[in-house]
Amino acid sequence: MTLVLITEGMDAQDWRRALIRVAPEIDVRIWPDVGRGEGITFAVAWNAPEGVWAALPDLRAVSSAGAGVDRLLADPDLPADLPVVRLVDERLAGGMAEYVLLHVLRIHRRLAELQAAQAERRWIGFATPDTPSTTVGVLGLGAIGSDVALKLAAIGFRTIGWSRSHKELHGVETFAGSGELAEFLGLCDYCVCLLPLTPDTAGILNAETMALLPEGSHLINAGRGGHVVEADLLAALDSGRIASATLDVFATEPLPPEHPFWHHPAITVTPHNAADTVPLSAAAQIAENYARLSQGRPLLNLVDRGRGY
Ligand code: NDP
Ligand code: OXD
Repeated sequence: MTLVLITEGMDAQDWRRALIRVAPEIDVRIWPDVGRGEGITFAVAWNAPEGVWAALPDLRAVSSAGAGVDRLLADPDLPADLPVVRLVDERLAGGMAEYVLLHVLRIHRRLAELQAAQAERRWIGFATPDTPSTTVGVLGLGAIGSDVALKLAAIGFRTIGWSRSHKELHGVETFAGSGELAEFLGLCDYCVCLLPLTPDTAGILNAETMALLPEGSHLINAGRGGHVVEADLLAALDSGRIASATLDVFATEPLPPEHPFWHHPAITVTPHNAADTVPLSAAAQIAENYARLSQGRPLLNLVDRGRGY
Protein backbone atom coordinates (compact mmCIF):
# COMPACT_ATOMS: atom_id res chain seq x y z
CA MET A 1 0.00 0.00 0.00
CA THR A 2 1.17 3.47 -0.85
CA LEU A 3 -0.02 6.99 -0.05
CA VAL A 4 0.12 9.86 -2.52
CA LEU A 5 0.28 13.56 -1.72
CA ILE A 6 -1.58 15.74 -4.22
CA THR A 7 -1.24 19.02 -2.36
CA GLU A 8 -1.40 21.85 -4.88
CA GLY A 9 -0.66 25.17 -3.12
CA MET A 10 0.80 23.38 -0.07
CA ASP A 11 4.38 22.22 0.47
CA ALA A 12 4.35 18.50 -0.36
CA GLN A 13 7.85 18.01 1.08
CA ASP A 14 6.63 19.45 4.35
CA TRP A 15 3.80 16.90 4.31
CA ARG A 16 6.20 14.08 3.48
CA ARG A 17 8.55 15.02 6.33
CA ALA A 18 5.62 15.18 8.76
CA LEU A 19 4.33 11.77 7.67
CA ILE A 20 7.77 10.19 7.86
CA ARG A 21 8.11 11.52 11.38
CA VAL A 22 4.83 9.99 12.63
CA ALA A 23 4.73 6.86 10.47
CA PRO A 24 8.06 6.05 8.81
CA GLU A 25 6.62 2.76 7.52
CA ILE A 26 4.28 4.51 5.06
CA ASP A 27 5.44 4.58 1.47
CA VAL A 28 4.78 8.21 0.46
CA ARG A 29 4.74 9.44 -3.13
CA ILE A 30 4.26 12.98 -4.39
CA TRP A 31 2.01 13.59 -7.37
CA PRO A 32 2.69 13.40 -10.31
CA ASP A 33 5.53 10.97 -9.49
CA VAL A 34 3.28 7.90 -9.30
CA GLY A 35 4.31 5.79 -12.28
CA ARG A 36 1.27 3.76 -13.38
CA GLY A 37 -0.46 4.51 -10.08
CA GLU A 38 -0.58 0.85 -9.09
CA GLY A 39 -0.70 0.08 -5.36
CA ILE A 40 -1.63 3.64 -4.37
CA THR A 41 -4.58 3.19 -2.04
CA PHE A 42 -4.76 6.46 -0.13
CA ALA A 43 -4.51 10.08 -1.31
CA VAL A 44 -4.11 13.33 0.60
CA ALA A 45 -5.50 16.01 -1.68
CA TRP A 46 -5.84 19.78 -1.93
CA ASN A 47 -6.82 21.45 -5.20
CA ALA A 48 -6.24 18.22 -7.10
CA PRO A 49 -5.55 18.88 -10.79
CA GLU A 50 -7.67 17.41 -13.55
CA GLY A 51 -6.97 13.81 -14.49
CA VAL A 52 -5.65 12.67 -11.11
CA TRP A 53 -8.33 10.17 -10.16
CA ALA A 54 -8.23 8.26 -13.42
CA ALA A 55 -4.47 7.83 -12.90
CA LEU A 56 -4.96 6.10 -9.52
CA PRO A 57 -6.77 2.83 -10.29
CA ASP A 58 -6.22 1.25 -6.83
CA LEU A 59 -7.35 4.24 -4.76
CA ARG A 60 -9.59 3.25 -1.82
CA ALA A 61 -9.93 6.55 0.11
CA VAL A 62 -8.99 10.21 -0.08
CA SER A 63 -8.38 12.67 2.71
CA SER A 64 -8.75 16.39 2.24
CA ALA A 65 -5.53 18.15 3.29
CA GLY A 66 -7.74 20.74 4.97
CA ALA A 67 -11.01 20.92 6.86
CA GLY A 68 -13.11 21.83 3.84
CA VAL A 69 -14.09 19.33 1.16
CA ASP A 70 -16.20 21.51 -1.13
CA ARG A 71 -13.64 21.64 -3.92
CA LEU A 72 -12.88 17.92 -3.68
CA LEU A 73 -16.57 16.98 -3.79
CA ALA A 74 -17.21 19.35 -6.69
CA ASP A 75 -14.70 17.46 -8.85
CA PRO A 76 -16.86 15.61 -11.40
CA ASP A 77 -14.12 13.01 -11.88
CA LEU A 78 -13.91 11.98 -8.22
CA PRO A 79 -15.21 8.38 -8.17
CA ALA A 80 -18.75 8.44 -6.74
CA ASP A 81 -18.17 5.63 -4.25
CA LEU A 82 -14.73 6.74 -2.99
CA PRO A 83 -14.77 7.38 0.78
CA VAL A 84 -13.72 10.96 1.58
CA VAL A 85 -12.32 11.99 4.97
CA ARG A 86 -11.23 15.41 6.14
CA LEU A 87 -9.01 17.05 8.75
CA VAL A 88 -10.26 17.82 12.23
CA ASP A 89 -7.23 19.38 13.83
CA GLU A 90 -6.68 21.58 16.86
CA ARG A 91 -4.28 23.83 14.96
CA LEU A 92 -6.98 24.56 12.38
CA ALA A 93 -9.46 25.46 15.09
CA GLY A 94 -6.81 27.40 17.02
CA GLY A 95 -5.73 29.37 13.95
CA MET A 96 -9.32 30.23 13.14
CA ALA A 97 -10.00 31.35 16.69
CA GLU A 98 -6.99 33.69 16.48
CA TYR A 99 -8.32 35.09 13.21
CA VAL A 100 -11.85 35.69 14.48
CA LEU A 101 -10.72 37.14 17.80
CA LEU A 102 -8.22 39.40 16.02
CA HIS A 103 -10.86 40.90 13.76
CA VAL A 104 -13.73 41.08 16.23
CA LEU A 105 -11.46 42.82 18.74
CA ARG A 106 -9.91 45.08 16.07
CA ILE A 107 -13.36 46.41 15.25
CA HIS A 108 -14.81 46.27 18.76
CA ARG A 109 -11.86 48.25 20.22
CA ARG A 110 -11.88 50.69 17.25
CA LEU A 111 -8.23 50.10 16.40
CA ALA A 112 -8.35 51.98 13.07
CA GLU A 113 -9.62 55.13 14.82
CA LEU A 114 -6.95 54.88 17.49
CA GLN A 115 -4.21 54.49 14.90
CA ALA A 116 -5.52 57.43 12.85
CA ALA A 117 -5.66 59.59 15.99
CA GLN A 118 -2.13 58.61 16.98
CA ALA A 119 -0.86 59.49 13.51
CA GLU A 120 -2.28 63.01 14.04
CA ARG A 121 -1.17 63.17 17.72
CA ARG A 122 -4.81 63.55 18.74
CA TRP A 123 -5.88 62.39 22.21
CA ILE A 124 -9.34 61.05 21.48
CA GLY A 125 -11.62 60.05 24.27
CA PHE A 126 -14.08 57.22 24.12
CA ALA A 127 -15.25 54.81 26.76
CA THR A 128 -14.06 51.23 26.73
CA PRO A 129 -16.58 49.41 24.49
CA ASP A 130 -18.92 47.15 26.42
CA THR A 131 -18.23 43.50 25.68
CA PRO A 132 -21.08 41.66 27.42
CA SER A 133 -23.66 43.73 25.57
CA THR A 134 -22.04 42.95 22.20
CA THR A 135 -23.36 39.84 20.48
CA VAL A 136 -21.15 37.73 18.25
CA GLY A 137 -22.96 35.07 16.24
CA VAL A 138 -21.15 32.11 14.72
CA LEU A 139 -22.72 30.37 11.73
CA GLY A 140 -21.52 26.75 11.91
CA LEU A 141 -20.74 25.08 15.23
CA GLY A 142 -18.56 22.26 13.99
CA ALA A 143 -14.99 21.37 14.93
CA ILE A 144 -13.88 24.93 14.18
CA GLY A 145 -16.97 27.04 14.88
CA SER A 146 -17.60 25.54 18.32
CA ASP A 147 -14.00 26.23 19.40
CA VAL A 148 -14.27 29.80 18.11
CA ALA A 149 -17.60 30.33 19.89
CA LEU A 150 -16.25 29.03 23.20
CA LYS A 151 -13.25 31.36 22.99
CA LEU A 152 -15.45 34.38 22.16
CA ALA A 153 -17.64 33.52 25.13
CA ALA A 154 -14.57 33.15 27.36
CA ILE A 155 -13.55 36.73 26.51
CA GLY A 156 -16.97 37.91 27.60
CA PHE A 157 -18.92 38.52 24.40
CA ARG A 158 -22.52 37.44 24.38
CA THR A 159 -21.99 34.54 22.02
CA ILE A 160 -24.62 32.76 19.96
CA GLY A 161 -24.26 29.99 17.40
CA TRP A 162 -26.23 28.37 14.61
CA SER A 163 -25.93 24.87 13.23
CA ARG A 164 -28.05 22.27 11.48
CA SER A 165 -28.61 20.13 14.57
CA HIS A 166 -29.07 21.51 18.07
CA LYS A 167 -25.87 21.93 20.14
CA GLU A 168 -25.10 22.41 23.84
CA LEU A 169 -22.04 24.64 24.31
CA HIS A 170 -21.13 26.13 27.67
CA GLY A 171 -21.78 29.87 27.64
CA VAL A 172 -23.11 29.89 24.07
CA GLU A 173 -26.78 30.34 23.20
CA THR A 174 -27.53 28.03 20.32
CA PHE A 175 -29.96 28.04 17.42
CA ALA A 176 -30.58 25.31 14.89
CA GLY A 177 -32.01 24.82 11.44
CA SER A 178 -33.46 27.15 8.86
CA GLY A 179 -36.45 27.87 11.11
CA GLU A 180 -34.21 29.63 13.69
CA LEU A 181 -31.88 31.42 11.27
CA ALA A 182 -33.82 34.70 11.17
CA GLU A 183 -33.97 34.98 14.96
CA PHE A 184 -30.23 34.22 15.16
CA LEU A 185 -29.26 36.79 12.52
CA GLY A 186 -31.42 39.46 14.14
CA LEU A 187 -29.20 39.32 17.24
CA CYS A 188 -25.75 39.45 15.59
CA ASP A 189 -23.68 42.61 16.08
CA TYR A 190 -20.97 40.47 14.50
CA CYS A 191 -21.85 37.61 12.18
CA VAL A 192 -19.01 35.13 11.70
CA CYS A 193 -19.45 32.52 8.95
CA LEU A 194 -17.64 29.23 9.59
CA LEU A 195 -19.97 26.96 7.62
CA PRO A 196 -18.87 24.37 5.08
CA LEU A 197 -19.86 25.18 1.51
CA THR A 198 -22.65 22.79 0.50
CA PRO A 199 -25.71 23.01 -1.74
CA ASP A 200 -27.66 24.11 1.36
CA THR A 201 -25.26 26.84 2.47
CA ALA A 202 -24.18 28.31 -0.89
CA GLY A 203 -25.24 31.97 -1.06
CA ILE A 204 -26.58 31.88 2.50
CA LEU A 205 -25.38 35.46 3.07
CA ASN A 206 -27.52 37.30 0.54
CA ALA A 207 -29.67 40.46 0.38
CA GLU A 208 -32.53 38.78 2.23
CA THR A 209 -30.49 37.31 5.09
CA MET A 210 -28.19 40.34 5.41
CA ALA A 211 -31.32 42.51 5.79
CA LEU A 212 -32.06 40.52 8.96
CA LEU A 213 -28.80 41.58 10.62
CA PRO A 214 -29.03 44.59 12.94
CA GLU A 215 -28.22 47.93 11.28
CA GLY A 216 -24.46 48.58 11.51
CA SER A 217 -23.46 44.98 12.13
CA HIS A 218 -20.15 43.49 11.01
CA LEU A 219 -19.64 40.43 8.83
CA ILE A 220 -16.65 38.11 9.03
CA ASN A 221 -16.47 35.31 6.47
CA ALA A 222 -13.78 32.67 6.76
CA GLY A 223 -15.97 29.77 5.58
CA ARG A 224 -15.95 29.88 1.79
CA GLY A 225 -16.43 32.67 -0.73
CA GLY A 226 -19.51 30.90 -2.09
CA HIS A 227 -21.39 31.65 1.12
CA VAL A 228 -21.62 35.34 0.25
CA VAL A 229 -23.48 36.86 -2.69
CA GLU A 230 -20.81 39.44 -3.44
CA ALA A 231 -23.05 42.01 -5.18
CA ASP A 232 -25.51 41.87 -2.27
CA LEU A 233 -22.69 42.42 0.23
CA LEU A 234 -21.43 45.46 -1.69
CA ALA A 235 -24.97 46.91 -1.74
CA ALA A 236 -25.39 46.30 2.01
CA LEU A 237 -22.05 47.99 2.75
CA ASP A 238 -22.73 50.92 0.44
CA SER A 239 -26.10 51.54 2.08
CA GLY A 240 -24.43 51.37 5.53
CA ARG A 241 -26.73 48.56 6.62
CA ILE A 242 -23.61 46.46 7.23
CA ALA A 243 -20.78 48.52 8.70
CA SER A 244 -17.86 46.33 7.67
CA ALA A 245 -16.87 43.02 6.15
CA THR A 246 -13.73 41.03 6.89
CA LEU A 247 -13.25 38.41 4.21
CA ASP A 248 -10.70 35.59 4.07
CA VAL A 249 -12.36 33.58 1.31
CA PHE A 250 -13.72 34.54 -2.09
CA ALA A 251 -15.69 33.16 -5.01
CA THR A 252 -12.51 33.47 -7.09
CA GLU A 253 -9.14 32.93 -5.43
CA PRO A 254 -6.69 34.57 -5.61
CA LEU A 255 -8.98 37.63 -5.54
CA PRO A 256 -8.48 39.27 -8.97
CA PRO A 257 -6.64 42.65 -8.86
CA GLU A 258 -9.63 44.46 -10.42
CA HIS A 259 -12.11 43.15 -7.83
CA PRO A 260 -13.97 45.95 -5.97
CA PHE A 261 -13.38 44.28 -2.59
CA TRP A 262 -9.68 45.27 -2.67
CA HIS A 263 -10.27 48.98 -2.31
CA HIS A 264 -13.66 49.16 -0.60
CA PRO A 265 -13.21 51.29 2.55
CA ALA A 266 -15.40 48.99 4.64
CA ILE A 267 -13.78 45.71 3.57
CA THR A 268 -10.71 44.01 5.01
CA VAL A 269 -9.31 41.37 2.68
CA THR A 270 -7.09 38.55 3.90
CA PRO A 271 -5.62 35.93 1.54
CA HIS A 272 -7.38 32.72 2.66
CA ASN A 273 -4.90 32.16 5.45
CA ALA A 274 -7.13 32.37 8.51
CA ALA A 275 -6.11 28.84 9.45
CA ASP A 276 -3.68 26.98 7.23
CA THR A 277 -3.13 23.27 7.72
CA VAL A 278 -0.03 22.47 9.76
CA PRO A 279 1.20 19.12 8.37
CA LEU A 280 3.12 18.25 11.53
CA SER A 281 -0.08 18.57 13.53
CA ALA A 282 -2.31 16.83 10.98
CA ALA A 283 0.00 13.97 9.96
CA ALA A 284 -0.99 11.69 12.85
CA GLN A 285 -4.61 11.54 11.75
CA ILE A 286 -3.61 10.86 8.15
CA ALA A 287 -1.41 8.00 9.39
CA GLU A 288 -4.25 6.74 11.59
CA ASN A 289 -6.70 6.69 8.69
CA TYR A 290 -4.10 5.04 6.46
CA ALA A 291 -3.67 2.31 9.09
CA ARG A 292 -7.42 1.91 9.43
CA LEU A 293 -7.80 1.58 5.68
CA SER A 294 -5.06 -1.09 5.61
CA GLN A 295 -6.77 -3.01 8.42
CA GLY A 296 -10.29 -2.62 7.06
CA ARG A 297 -11.42 -0.57 10.07
CA PRO A 298 -13.83 2.41 9.84
CA LEU A 299 -12.18 5.68 8.84
CA LEU A 300 -12.23 8.75 11.10
CA ASN A 301 -13.82 12.07 10.10
CA LEU A 302 -15.69 10.52 7.22
CA VAL A 303 -17.53 13.05 5.07
CA ASP A 304 -21.18 12.50 4.24
CA ARG A 305 -20.90 13.02 0.50
CA GLY A 306 -24.67 13.38 0.10
CA ARG A 307 -24.82 16.19 2.67
CA GLY A 308 -21.60 17.80 1.43
CA TYR A 309 -19.66 17.98 4.70
P1 NDP B 1 -17.64 20.84 10.47
O1 NDP B 1 -18.16 19.92 9.44
O2 NDP B 1 -17.03 20.30 11.71
O3 NDP B 1 -18.81 21.82 10.95
C1 NDP B 1 -19.75 22.34 10.09
C2 NDP B 1 -20.80 23.06 10.89
O4 NDP B 1 -21.70 23.71 9.99
C3 NDP B 1 -21.64 22.10 11.76
O5 NDP B 1 -21.96 22.70 12.98
C4 NDP B 1 -22.90 21.91 10.91
O6 NDP B 1 -24.05 21.61 11.66
C5 NDP B 1 -23.02 23.29 10.30
N1 NDP B 1 -23.83 23.22 9.08
C6 NDP B 1 -23.58 22.58 7.91
N2 NDP B 1 -24.60 22.72 7.05
C7 NDP B 1 -25.52 23.45 7.69
C8 NDP B 1 -26.82 23.92 7.34
N3 NDP B 1 -27.34 23.66 6.14
N4 NDP B 1 -27.50 24.63 8.25
C9 NDP B 1 -26.97 24.89 9.46
N5 NDP B 1 -25.76 24.49 9.87
C10 NDP B 1 -25.05 23.78 8.99
O7 NDP B 1 -16.62 21.83 9.73
P2 NDP B 1 -15.37 22.61 10.36
O8 NDP B 1 -15.85 23.34 11.55
O9 NDP B 1 -14.21 21.71 10.51
O10 NDP B 1 -15.03 23.62 9.15
C11 NDP B 1 -15.97 24.53 8.67
C12 NDP B 1 -15.46 25.21 7.41
O11 NDP B 1 -14.48 26.18 7.72
C13 NDP B 1 -14.77 24.32 6.39
O12 NDP B 1 -15.69 23.56 5.65
C14 NDP B 1 -14.05 25.35 5.54
O13 NDP B 1 -14.91 25.79 4.51
C15 NDP B 1 -13.78 26.50 6.52
N6 NDP B 1 -12.35 26.64 6.81
C16 NDP B 1 -11.72 27.79 6.40
C17 NDP B 1 -10.40 27.98 6.69
C18 NDP B 1 -9.72 29.24 6.30
O14 NDP B 1 -8.49 29.32 6.42
N7 NDP B 1 -10.44 30.25 5.84
C19 NDP B 1 -9.61 26.99 7.43
C20 NDP B 1 -10.37 25.83 7.82
C21 NDP B 1 -11.70 25.68 7.52
P3 NDP B 1 -24.18 20.22 12.45
O15 NDP B 1 -23.14 20.32 13.56
O16 NDP B 1 -25.55 20.24 12.98
O17 NDP B 1 -23.88 19.15 11.46
C1 OXD C 1 -9.51 24.44 4.99
C2 OXD C 1 -8.97 25.72 4.52
O1 OXD C 1 -10.63 24.08 4.60
O2 OXD C 1 -7.78 26.01 4.80
O3 OXD C 1 -8.80 23.76 5.75
O4 OXD C 1 -9.70 26.49 3.88
